[in-house]
Amino acid sequence: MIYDKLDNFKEDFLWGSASAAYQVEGAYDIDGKGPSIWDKFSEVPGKTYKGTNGKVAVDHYNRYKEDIALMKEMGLKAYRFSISWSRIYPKGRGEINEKGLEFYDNLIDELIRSKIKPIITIYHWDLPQYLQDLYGGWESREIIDDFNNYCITLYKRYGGKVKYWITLNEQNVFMLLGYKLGIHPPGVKDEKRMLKANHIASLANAKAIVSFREYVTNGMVGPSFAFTPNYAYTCKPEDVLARENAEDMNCHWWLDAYCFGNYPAFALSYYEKQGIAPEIEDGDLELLEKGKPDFIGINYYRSETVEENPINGINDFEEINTSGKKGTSKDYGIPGNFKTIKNPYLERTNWDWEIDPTGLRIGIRRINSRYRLPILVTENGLGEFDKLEQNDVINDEYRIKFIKNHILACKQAVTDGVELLGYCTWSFTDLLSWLNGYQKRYGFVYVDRDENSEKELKRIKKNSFYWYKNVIETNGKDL
Ligand code: BGP
Repeated sequence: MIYDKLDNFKEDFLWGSASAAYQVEGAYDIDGKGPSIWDKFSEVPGKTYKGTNGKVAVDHYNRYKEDIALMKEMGLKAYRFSISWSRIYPKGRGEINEKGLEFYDNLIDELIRSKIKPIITIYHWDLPQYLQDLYGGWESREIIDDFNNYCITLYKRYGGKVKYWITLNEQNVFMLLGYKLGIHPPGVKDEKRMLKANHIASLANAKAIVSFREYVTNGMVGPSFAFTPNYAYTCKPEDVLARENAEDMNCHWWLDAYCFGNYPAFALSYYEKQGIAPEIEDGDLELLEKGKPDFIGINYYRSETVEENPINGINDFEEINTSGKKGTSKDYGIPGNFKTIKNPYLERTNWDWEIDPTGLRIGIRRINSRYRLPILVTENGLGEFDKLEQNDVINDEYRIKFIKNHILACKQAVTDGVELLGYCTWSFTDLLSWLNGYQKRYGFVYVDRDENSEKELKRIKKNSFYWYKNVIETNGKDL
């Protein structure tokens, strides 16, 4: 629909920004924190860009007050951050580390004093290494209770102060990259193991939601999903079918489990025929059914275009561009199902991510139509090389353009009738990108460090900082 006039965002719209513990905190072994799988994985040569790791990151652990003061100056309404499981339970279970809890007490209280609503992500990929060693992490059903206990500890401690909670961040990404492509920890390349671990994670997610209802009154909980809506390359029915296949395998596989308590028929039957479907035990579907979310968090960066893939067609895994050298990523496909292809209508970033604000509107609409739940955009942003110019100026007009067009797409989705709780950019300050080091920057605030040196980690406001401040002040009327 093309409108003459768009609806306004509601008055309590959550204008936010997001981060994750491993990517900002640093202090990786301070105050009793135990090691996470990312602490260990990043030590293996060749795994991350120039061997970057989160030992110091952007030192948010020590500088959170300075960072929150900047958020306050901007007028941010919400800050989404994750809790490091191994700060709370150094071994993932057993003894609690009070110091870890205190850090998040302080962070949350500082946010509340600054009139910023905290949004907690319970799990953003940094599994305690101990649990990985003990029973193989997400591949064991033992994790369901350990995760639930960790969640209950957080609900009891912070549930009275924090309304919005995210259970798992991008289960689809940490499963695909960790267990199929083998480029995230634990570095496994086995689809059957991925589907098993993924099923266990879905059960853990559901159980955490069931407990949430018991411990947090007046709260809202949901997962954050990395949502990449698929387009058919042409209107040739075979391409349209390829789109259906991709949507089922890449999106509904997770979202149906969260929201319907079961798996989409096509993808399930495909995995069964391959002999790799997860084993569904008695009681599993009942648990999924009980643990449905209050909203869907979506992390949106790009859309993907697919076409028919013959039975003997592309069978490559995705080759990801982690250098920022445009054109180095490769298409991927599943034989007989779909393969990706460049969308001729869309520009790409230097990391080959297609820039598609309308895709965000389409995605929000698709999720809303299928699941009828409110939506929170939990991540959206542009990773780019930024240039620090003389007099501490960072002129990131490209980022302003990107975010502006995506906010406009949100506004159109709201006008379409969708209930949108808020919009969080990725990210507030620059931070460590899992596989891309420090050169792929996302923040409104530049952090002066790179792969070679931490320098002084000075915070410098980019032009986009002032622009987003005005967007918030005018509740999105002035883009
Ligand atoms: C999402 C993750 C974030 C963040 C973002 C940007 O998938 O939830 O943690 O990293 O993507 O990705 P990248 O750092 O690879 O550019």
